[in-house]
Amino acid sequence: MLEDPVADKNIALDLVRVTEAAALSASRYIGCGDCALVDKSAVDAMRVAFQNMHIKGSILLEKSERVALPMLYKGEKVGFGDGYDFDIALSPVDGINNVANGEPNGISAVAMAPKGKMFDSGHSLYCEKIVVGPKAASSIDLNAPLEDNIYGVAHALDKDVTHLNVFVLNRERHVSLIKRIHALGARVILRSDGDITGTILTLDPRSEVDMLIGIGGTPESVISACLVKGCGGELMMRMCPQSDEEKEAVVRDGFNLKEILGINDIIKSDECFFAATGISGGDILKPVHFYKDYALTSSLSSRGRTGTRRYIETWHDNSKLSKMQILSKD
Ligand code: VTB
Repeated sequence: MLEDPVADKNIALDLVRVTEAAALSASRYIGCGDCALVDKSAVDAMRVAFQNMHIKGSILLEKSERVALPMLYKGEKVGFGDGYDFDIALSPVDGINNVANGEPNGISAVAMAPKGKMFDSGHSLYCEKIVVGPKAASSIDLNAPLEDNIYGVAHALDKDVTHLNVFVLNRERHVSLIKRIHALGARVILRSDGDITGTILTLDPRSEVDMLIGIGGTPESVISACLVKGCGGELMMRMCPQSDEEKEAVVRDGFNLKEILGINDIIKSDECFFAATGISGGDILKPVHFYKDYALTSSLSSRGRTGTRRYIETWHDNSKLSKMQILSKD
């Protein structure tokens, strides 16, 4: 019998059902061109799937606040209502434009930590971030020049800097960052969306990605942090408002814009869980694939305490899913 009862039950395996449901539902709208429709189908499916989890869940962060799409609301209670108290951060569809435009790298992701142990980033929408895996965990510093971070990570990974692959979102605000990375000789893995996918890639030794840098969504950082916490890597973030309105809101929340948060500030317990399922698929998580009688999903489930990551392929019986209204478009 383990000391902490939360550890007795592998909630990570329950949590993956939530992202599977969202992915199955949203995948029917791949390429529909309508972000709201994609998001709504994922949100609705998640809400229902959470009811089967024996937790007292409370939504802490939702990325859709930034993009004004359907969402699970901050403070909304999810779960069956028994079991442990968890704070939840989620991105029903990370890479919503990708899914709506029929492009790869749209996933559904959820993270959980015991109540009070997950950083509440309030009204912060954007932050600067760096993510690395375990070998380079002590080689990064958000206060240090980019050059030091790039050389530091290359050294920690025992790689020539010209072999280092850095994941960056393809944004106007990153033009100079991309030039500087190239000037050092490193390579840029440019993606249109999907910071969470960038973190999954950074932490998976099978992927070419060695680190992630740039300005991206704050909720996505907190969600990603639950994965990093278990893997032993590092994620550093500093709020970086992209409008006066966001800056005022963040200052009103009482945050110090200069403060750097590391993985142990963002997630303060090992009892954290992360799950993600591919929707339109991508570099590691495959798209939802519909066969005549079955749908196939590709997911990642991780647990902070043990650091175990499971890549899970699940075959879903279409007729049963339809009965449960997960695949009905009505
Ligand atoms: C990132 C990325 C998301 O938003 O956080 C990004 O992970 C940041 O916002 O997939 P902008 O798109 O406004 O730059 C997404 O691309 C979409 O939510």
